[in-house]
Amino acid sequence: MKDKQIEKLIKAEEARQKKTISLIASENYVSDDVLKALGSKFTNKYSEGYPGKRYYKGQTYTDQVEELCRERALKLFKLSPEKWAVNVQPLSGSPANLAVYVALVPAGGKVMGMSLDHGGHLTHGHKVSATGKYWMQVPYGVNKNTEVLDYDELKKLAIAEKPAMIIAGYTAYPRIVDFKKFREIANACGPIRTDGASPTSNGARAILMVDMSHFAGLVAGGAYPSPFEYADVVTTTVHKTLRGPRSALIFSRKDKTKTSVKGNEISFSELIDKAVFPGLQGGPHMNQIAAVAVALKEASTPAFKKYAKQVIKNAKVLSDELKKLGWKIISGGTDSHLILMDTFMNGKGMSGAEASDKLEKEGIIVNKNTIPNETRSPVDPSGIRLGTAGETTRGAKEKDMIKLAKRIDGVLFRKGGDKF
Ligand code: DSN
Repeated sequence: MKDKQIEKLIKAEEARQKKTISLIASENYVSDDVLKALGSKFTNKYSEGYPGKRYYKGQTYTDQVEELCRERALKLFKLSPEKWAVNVQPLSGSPANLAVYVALVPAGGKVMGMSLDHGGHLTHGHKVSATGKYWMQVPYGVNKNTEVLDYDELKKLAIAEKPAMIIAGYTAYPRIVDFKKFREIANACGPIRTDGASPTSNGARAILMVDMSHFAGLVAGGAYPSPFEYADVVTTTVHKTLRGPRSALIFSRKDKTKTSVKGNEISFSELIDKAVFPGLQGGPHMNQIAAVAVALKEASTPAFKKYAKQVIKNAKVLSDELKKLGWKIISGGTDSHLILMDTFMNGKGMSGAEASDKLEKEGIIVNKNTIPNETRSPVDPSGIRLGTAGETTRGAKEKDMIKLAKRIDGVLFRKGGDKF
């Protein structure tokens, strides 16, 4: 590179990644092919619009790359193009989720989403996010004792509040989500309300959106339940367990979601396309879309299936070992790639901020995280979140997790004082 300052920083970051262990549940390591597509000359091209309907000329290859990306996305999740559409243009997860709100929920409408401290994402209606400023969150959480979802309680809340949309799928919830139950809850709680719309042919129900950003790769690999049978809309980032570039996808049902806007019949998919462009974004990042297409092909291989299963095996071992060493694991374990660990332990341990600082000094990278019914603050919460997607990509197996648990325990315990 001619720019030596940036070259130096790129090399330094490469070295940092090489010498540290990343347990950030939302990170992964992409292939050289994904990097090659990201660094390709598709970055030079403006492609506002959609394939066949662009505003600028010169789209022969951008159209092909976007079509291929859409085909691969539907195929990976076993979706029929007659029934499902996918928008591959969202720049990342938060804009993707915002596009769904803009498309389907009138401003000020109610959206039932999990609270941040229980594992929900900011875009599930938290007050600091645009989704909480322009829509009204009906917050829900996990059961205080079991620290898992209580579907009967959720149903009562939904029937009482009648939200326009319910969001399932989280940022820090380690367990399997029962999407069938969420479908029943959505069906029980009132008519779909989209902008100017009357209830759809589905009859009276709320929209069910699943944000599968965290576990999309596990679904693709057949290691975690798929939400598609039950959801109306599914959003996902591509860069977590799916092991692609920073980007996001919005899947939506074309069938069963026809609704009426100003007298015209329109599907959720068409409303979502309009919300992404021109509603919220300009030209899509075609280099990013090319890289997403590469990652989706990689995720359709038998090797990726094996990977997804290993990610979960590793997380279970790491969680069990940490428990054996005396740490409190939220919900008692994990069914996915992530573990939520209470480091504060009612004041006997240390805050998540302190724990993550200590671990970083020893080359283990994690994020501080709130835990259900948090008594501290998001900037200095009671826990840390650990994920196994990245280290499994690098070849880690169960035996490595046993060693890692001991290392984590050693680093945190070395704080001094009695161990709980
Ligand atoms: N930052 C992502 C995560 O870590 O889960 C969510 O946006």
